[in-house]
Amino acid sequence: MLNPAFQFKLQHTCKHTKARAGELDTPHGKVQTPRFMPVGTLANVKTVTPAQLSDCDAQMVLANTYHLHIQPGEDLVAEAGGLHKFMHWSGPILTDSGGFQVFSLSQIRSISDHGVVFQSPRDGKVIELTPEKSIEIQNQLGADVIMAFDECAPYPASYEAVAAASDRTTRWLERCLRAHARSDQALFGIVQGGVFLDLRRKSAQELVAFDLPGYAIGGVSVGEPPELIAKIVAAATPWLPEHKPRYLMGVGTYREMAQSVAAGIDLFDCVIPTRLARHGAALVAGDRWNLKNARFKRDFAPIDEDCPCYTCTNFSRAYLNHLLKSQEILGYTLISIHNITELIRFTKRMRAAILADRFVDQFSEFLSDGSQA
Ligand code: PRF
Ligand code: ZN
Repeated sequence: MLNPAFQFKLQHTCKHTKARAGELDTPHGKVQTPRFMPVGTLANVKTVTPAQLSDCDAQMVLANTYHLHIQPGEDLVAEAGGLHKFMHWSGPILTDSGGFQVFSLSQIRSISDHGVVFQSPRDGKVIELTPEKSIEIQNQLGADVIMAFDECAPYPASYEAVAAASDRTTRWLERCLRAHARSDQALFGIVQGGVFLDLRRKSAQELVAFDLPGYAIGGVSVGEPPELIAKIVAAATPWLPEHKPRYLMGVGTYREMAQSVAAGIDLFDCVIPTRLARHGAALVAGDRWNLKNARFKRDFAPIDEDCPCYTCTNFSRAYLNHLLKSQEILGYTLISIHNITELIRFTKRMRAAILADRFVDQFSEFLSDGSQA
């Protein structure tokens, strides 16, 4: 079933933590891990062109089943020749299944073992997503990695509610696999179980029995205290196979990424870099600067002198301050380019440190509790 073009090679493992450097081969190219993946929900990373994304050294990008089903629809994307061609991104793409987005963005009408019925926020139309439908849509979109349709319980939720959602996620995985009709797409399972480690263990063990090409940890960063993220990830990763890629969904802060890499996570995604940019905030050395602030009005230095991105090599904080004050779209583009580059560089630095046996030395400030990161 699995295409030989899809492979994960472990290149080096840290001697002091579970951090690893690897390489994921997909039909559209390689992803060197650990790696941050920018989010392109509606078949575009907001305000950034594919050429600019390549310049940021993005390798794999995300898109969303939920949003693309609502607009423009998977039939149209298929008619265009698939997602890669439609959005002019020739590198690897991952689509999320819609499981999480239905629960976080929609007015839910009903949820049962069959699937989820919800109202489209676009026009109020009633839509049903089932495991079969999610996979059928993702088969039509044509990403390299597709995700199982899951139920992510909210936080906080009772033990019983989280157990029910994660058991349903396992039952849905079986249906996803039966519906999956393209051998050139790798289907990843999603571990649920909330903050309950015994449920995490059960979920992971049930998923691993399906011998999937990769596994994600879902249901974290949904409102729980940040210190719980590291605890859940550290508990759940040892239950996943060592030689398969591991993806932590929706996490993209420095500290959480470093601690998760130390626990053996390979891939991350998050809307943070582009969302912050649209609020005028730049990521700088673990901090967030609001470039609209008057203190930048006559500041002719780049955002970060050490950053190799297009924005930092050509534009000043003063210029960005001016663009933001005038609400010019270029301001959001330039800050997005910097923020995406910054998070990708952070994961590339972790990868280089792992390969050089320097991970713990170089990232200790993020790995210890109570740091400034
Ligand atoms: N499931 C899916 N996508 C997700 C999540 C999840 O639990 C999360 C939670 N952090 C982000 N994106 N399918
Ligand atoms: Zn920069």
